[in-house]
Amino acid sequence: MALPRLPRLYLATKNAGKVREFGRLLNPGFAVVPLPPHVTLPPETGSTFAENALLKAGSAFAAVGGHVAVLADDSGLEVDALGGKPGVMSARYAGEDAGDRENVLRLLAQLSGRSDRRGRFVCALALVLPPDLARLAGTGLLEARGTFEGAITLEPRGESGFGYDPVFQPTGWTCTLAEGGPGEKDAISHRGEAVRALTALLQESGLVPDGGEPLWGDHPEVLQPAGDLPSADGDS
Ligand code: ITT
Repeated sequence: MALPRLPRLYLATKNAGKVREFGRLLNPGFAVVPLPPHVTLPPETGSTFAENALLKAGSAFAAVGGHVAVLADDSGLEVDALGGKPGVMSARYAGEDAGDRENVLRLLAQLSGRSDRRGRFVCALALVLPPDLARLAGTGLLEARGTFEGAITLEPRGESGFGYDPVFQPTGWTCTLAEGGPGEKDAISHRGEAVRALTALLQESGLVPDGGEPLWGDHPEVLQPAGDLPSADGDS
């Protein structure tokens, strides 16, 4: 029997740190195809990560013509002592145009003097499917979620990763995510867990062969090695 094809998958994000992680997490089975530069993402007006992921995926799906699958990630940090903040505001915690450094500094200031520094990263994924794939899968939308428990350090440590990685120490670790290697993060991160859950859904829906790679059809032009992707430096 011929296997169904998932010929192309756009990643609806402007965050180069996420692009790099998806490049690793979806490799080698999937090609990460960044959005065309003219496509903008909508304001994140949802009150949950899942709502915002769907907003981004749906908007980008329409913008690229509605014929290719689009994956969006909405993610952030929930800190217990701050009642779950910054949450869906993680990218804008220190203001609309804030960068990673400003957001991290605001987080540290808000936690100043607090001994309970526990928190978690959350990642919500929304994959919108074009009509032909939606028919095969029996749904036009696949959603997945992952979480990653840890604590906020007293000061930033390490250079790798992006966002809040320099102040996030995973449970059981003695270093921050920015001090650890990317492979170590991917194996247990919120994004890694969500991607593995989404892959399982794709397998259940028949769009990815069990235990194998999706078939990419006749679109070798979309295959991009992760090394060609932009750097995350300075991105939020
Ligand atoms: P897009 O909407 O274009 O995808 P964004 O940066 O605005 O990019 P979000 O709205 O999902 O993305 O905000 C997520 C923020 O949470 C992000 O800016 C980081 O600061 C933080 N974040 C999420 N995942 C993270 C991770 O794995 N490591 C460090 N920080 C992370």
